[in-house]
Amino acid sequence: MPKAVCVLKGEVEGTVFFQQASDKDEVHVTGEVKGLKAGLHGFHIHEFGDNTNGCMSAGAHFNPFGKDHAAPTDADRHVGDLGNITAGDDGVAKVDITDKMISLSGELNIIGRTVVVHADPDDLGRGGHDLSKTTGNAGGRLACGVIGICSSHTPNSFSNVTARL
Ligand SMILES: [Cu+2]
Ligand SMILES: [Zn+2]
Repeated sequence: MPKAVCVLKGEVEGTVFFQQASDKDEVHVTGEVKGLKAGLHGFHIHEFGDNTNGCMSAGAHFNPFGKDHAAPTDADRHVGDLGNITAGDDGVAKVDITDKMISLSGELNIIGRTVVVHADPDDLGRGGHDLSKTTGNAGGRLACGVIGICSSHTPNSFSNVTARL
């Protein structure tokens, strides 16, 4: 299986890696995002790997089955619904997510799509807001990056993440 990486750029920065032992296995998402306001921030795979108009051209959440927005633990969800990441008082969110729906091959392949980090918490479809069932009302798109294949030898280290805000 390929290993994949996404370098997030925008108002905040980060790097996340994706690893999957086989196409039947869950995907492990690891990394960190810096420069965030403390608290929860929506973290999704959006449909398009198109950043020509910044994070907006990444489109909506990756949703090949036409489901409503929900939590990563829900059976009925957007494939791209990875929930929230949590930033500490230092503004750093450590990403450590294991997901059984996304894949690095086949029809649920996320390689070539975009990771988006949001300004606000994702309400996981339960907030009762007009946007809860489509976006989780997670607010603006703080940073994004296209997911690409990387070397299996690339270490999951973040020395390449600059402190620039
Ligand atoms: Cu999003
Ligand atoms: Zn969604």
